[in-house]
Amino acid sequence: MDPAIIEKIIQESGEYTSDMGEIDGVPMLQDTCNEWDEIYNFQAREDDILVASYPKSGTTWMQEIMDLIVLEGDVQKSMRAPCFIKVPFLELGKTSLKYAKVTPSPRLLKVHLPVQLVPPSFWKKNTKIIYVARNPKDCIVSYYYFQKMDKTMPDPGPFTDYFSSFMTGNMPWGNWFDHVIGWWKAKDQHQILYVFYEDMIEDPLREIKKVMTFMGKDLSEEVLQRIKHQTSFKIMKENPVANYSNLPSVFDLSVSTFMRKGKVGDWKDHFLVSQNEQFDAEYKKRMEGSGLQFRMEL
Ligand code: PPS
Repeated sequence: MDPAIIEKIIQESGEYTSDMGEIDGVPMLQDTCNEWDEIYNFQAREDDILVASYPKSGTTWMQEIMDLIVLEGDVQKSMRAPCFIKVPFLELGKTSLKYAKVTPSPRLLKVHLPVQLVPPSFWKKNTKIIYVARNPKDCIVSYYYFQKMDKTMPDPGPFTDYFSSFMTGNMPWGNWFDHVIGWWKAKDQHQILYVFYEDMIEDPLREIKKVMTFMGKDLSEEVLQRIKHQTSFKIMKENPVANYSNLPSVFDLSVSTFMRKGKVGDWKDHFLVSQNEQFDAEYKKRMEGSGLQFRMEL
């Protein structure tokens, strides 16, 4: 892995502004909007595997699992570069996009895009996609702390205001309900494995096996156990490749760590009773008839 590219992506990430823009009615970071033509025209390959998610749903966890599956559990090789280099994030910026283009196959790639904004070449090439979804209450809390510590994102303000923005979808990458339902519907037409964060917490080995089968691999029980261990919260929190400690220009880890709590139900320490009631009513309305269900606690 070329250290100059790693350095360039790190440096460029620190140059982002926290301005917001919009793409087809979806709020996005202005830096993403500026590169949009190039992002949308990204050329996928048949043997790419894309991880997609609404922010703060367990993407990095899945990235590490996918990388270790490709590497057949070789932990040493998995330490070759930070997660945002091993799995280029298409909306991250010019260098990341450029780097994604020249990454040799088989590539692992990441987006947070709602399904309707995915570059069409992914559908044309019938690329395999793993979508990770997390219950919205924990998503809000995780996103709130993330926006507080990410210097390139708008300041989230007080949690009460942030809660209201989440409900209306006035957030980078848009409305959570539209995102999870859009991808849920798309899974019936495309090669999409829909994975829930709560299932990963409940039984990581079971979910890692699902991902392995979807990726067309067959690994031994011993290798799978190693992958489970290496991608546990405790190990990833200390792992510089996964914990984003190498991006000080972007993340102020003194405000909050990237690997913050890693659990289901943290929202209970943040939601007021009235917010919870408001949320449950909106959830019921929005999710009705979708066939999609989230577990807010285990
Ligand atoms: S991002 O910035 O959108 O890509 O963030 P993302 O990786 O999707 O989500 C970050 C949250 O996932 C938690 N996480 C994990 N939980 C359990 N086990 C493992 N191994 C793990 N890895 C990441 C991370 O802690 C963030 O959740 P919170 O609730 O903030 O702790």
